[in-house]
Amino acid sequence: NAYDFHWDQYLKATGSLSAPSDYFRQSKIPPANDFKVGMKLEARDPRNVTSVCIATVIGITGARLRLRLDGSDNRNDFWRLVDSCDIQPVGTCEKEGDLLQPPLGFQMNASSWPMFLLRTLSGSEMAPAAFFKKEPPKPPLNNFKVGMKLEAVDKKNPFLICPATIGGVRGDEVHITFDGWSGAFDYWCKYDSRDLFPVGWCCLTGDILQPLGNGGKIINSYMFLCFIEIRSNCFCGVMVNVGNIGILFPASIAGRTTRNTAKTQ
Ligand code: MLY
Repeated sequence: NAYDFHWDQYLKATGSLSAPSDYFRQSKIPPANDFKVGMKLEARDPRNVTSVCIATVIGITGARLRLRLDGSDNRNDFWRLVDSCDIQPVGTCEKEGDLLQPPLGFQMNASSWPMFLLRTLSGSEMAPAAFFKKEPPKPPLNNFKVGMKLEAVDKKNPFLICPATIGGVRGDEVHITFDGWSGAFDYWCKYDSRDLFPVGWCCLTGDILQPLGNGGKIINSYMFLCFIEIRSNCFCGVMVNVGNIGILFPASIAGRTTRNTAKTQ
């Protein structure tokens, strides 16, 4: 399909650079994901980071796990890399002399927690310690530059990893913008966030890289169909890149009449 997204074509068509992989807090070779749906582990409660809870693997996506805290509801699932320091084998807490906590919003009476825990763990499959990988170290400096391309988690839809661009750099923070989407999904985060990945990450891990937002589609390696919103009118055209210079042709000339607006929801 001519509209499939390919980084190499897209980088060429937009005349942009990808951020080098050593700028990221990710291992060069993505960690293997050996987990299976249903396995139990210990996870830091994302809504209450001082407590460690029991979680179940609900899904597998690339090098990430979709997790649900036992005793919690199904509306607060979260995603973690298999080399995240937020997850550990069942028994780690006890070994360190800590107690497993009920998740925030535990659905039962707090007094029933010890019994609940016992029932949850008995007969369940624990993820083996070897499945948990060591978190890579922080790169020493924030080297990101405005305009560099990457793959980033959409924090409003954290199951999605999308083509993104560095929109700003401020100290140890970077501004993440999503290609083809209006600013509604942008966010600032630390340069060493585990939600940022080098170009090609999804391809290596088998995670699904989202297509560009409505704003852009590749036609071929040199042409980049783009939609620009001028005030409330939507202008549709074809961007042809010659070196670093982009020339925008109106859709009528380009032979396309599609009207489009950037999605925001
Ligand atoms: N609910 C939205 C999802 C938007 C995702 C935007 N990300 C990829 C930046 C929709 O269905 O359009």
